[in-house]
Amino acid sequence: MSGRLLIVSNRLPVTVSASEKGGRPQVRASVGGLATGLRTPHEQSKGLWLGWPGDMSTLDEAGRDEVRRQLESRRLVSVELSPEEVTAYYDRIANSVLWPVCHDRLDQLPLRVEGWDVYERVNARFADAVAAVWRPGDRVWVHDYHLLRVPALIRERIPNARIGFFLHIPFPTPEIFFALARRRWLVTGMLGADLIGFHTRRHRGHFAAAVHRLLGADAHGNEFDFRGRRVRVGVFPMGIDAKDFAMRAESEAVHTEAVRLRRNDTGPLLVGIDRLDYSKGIPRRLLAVEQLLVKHPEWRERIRFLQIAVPSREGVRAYRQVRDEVESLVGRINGMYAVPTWAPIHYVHRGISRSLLIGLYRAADVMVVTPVRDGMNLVAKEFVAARTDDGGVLVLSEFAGAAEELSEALIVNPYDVDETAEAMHTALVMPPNERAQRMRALRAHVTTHDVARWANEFLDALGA
Ligand code: ADQ
Repeated sequence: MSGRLLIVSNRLPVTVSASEKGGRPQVRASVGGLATGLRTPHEQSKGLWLGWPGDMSTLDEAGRDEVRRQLESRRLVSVELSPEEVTAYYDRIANSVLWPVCHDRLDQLPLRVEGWDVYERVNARFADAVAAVWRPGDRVWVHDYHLLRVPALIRERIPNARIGFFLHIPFPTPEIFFALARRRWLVTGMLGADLIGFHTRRHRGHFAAAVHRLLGADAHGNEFDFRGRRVRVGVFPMGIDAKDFAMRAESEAVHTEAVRLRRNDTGPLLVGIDRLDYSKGIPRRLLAVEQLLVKHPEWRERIRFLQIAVPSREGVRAYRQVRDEVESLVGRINGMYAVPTWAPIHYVHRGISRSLLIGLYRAADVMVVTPVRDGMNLVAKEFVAARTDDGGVLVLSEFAGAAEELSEALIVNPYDVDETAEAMHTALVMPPNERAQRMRALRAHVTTHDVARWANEFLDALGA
């Protein structure tokens, strides 16, 4: 396809680290889903990627210049933000207001919301950065809730630009979204795009209803007429690099990890892997493990539930609270059921290496993915892609976007602790042939609907 692709996301797909003893700072590629998925279109179109490189305040001017040079050689454009801007735009608005509202958690809203002016200013900075590099024929693809105003702000600067926007998190029901004082302004920001993408039909439906009620605009099919322009809304469920996960899953390093994880262990292993976020449903998942031990005491001293919780957004109070809650539940449940030679819950609050991550996917008898709300959830898909041995059972929340696609998983309501516990039991006793049959069907879907397909479908629709 002709024209460059200009990708705009809060973070650039790299990690910048200051080197010790005043040497050159390091710029390394990140391994996240977005970084992987957009790498190919970014390279093929010879386009640019615009975003925040992370905190550079520990670098001196020479170090910062060095980083800019390294970014430039990867065709990355940095939008630098001051620590005050990051606090207001990222911590306060994006992560303490937009994130909870989009995950149905009005109870997590601060009593008084401040920082919209900084959010607008930072979004305008991203739009300015796009306007500075844009050339006729370029396509712009803006990502996620940090940048809801950017499509309209680019449109003000470049009226005929072709702009796509993708929301990676849920768009909540209008009743919840309307709690935001700036609801009309936010939706108008998104409508600056020509194409707006969501993971699921449900999120798209909520958005269409919100637009109708706020602006009186009606969707004709999947299009709005808005201020003399046509805005399309579409469903594009994001996938993963399934081939890469499958390949790594069969590597020697992962095999060693998986064997090590199972050593000294005769009983079944259940695994949960999440960022430590209140949307991921970890406390109720722990209660479900407890309920499993109560209702099915035959599993006592046999099963092991391993929860990896990656530290996340620790500057936000709600995240410190959920951490305390999880740690106290782990302590209480282990205190109650452990014996000197066995404990039901293994809790790790730390990031882990990729080979251990995939080793865990391979070693798990049951993968428990039970968010109370999640845009998509890539962990569920990564687990499936890694199970080229047709083993393992996926227990999946109906409130993860992934549930719209992964119907052969055991689908549960994560608010129903008893049902989740029963699903864990069903997974543990599932006959091997049923397990393999379900896993093959899941893997066929995840493999064919991978992240490259997601990016291509969105970009084809944007180009159409
Ligand atoms: P997240 O909320 O971060 O993403 P998710 O989709 O599960 O959630 O992606 C997490 C990623 O982090 C996965 O690729 C996983 O491998 C990695 N990861 C998790 N735990 C890890 C650990 N301990 N060590 C190393 N890596 C770990 C947001 C939305 C989701 C949506 C994605 C993509 O909240 O709903 O699916 O964006 O659109």
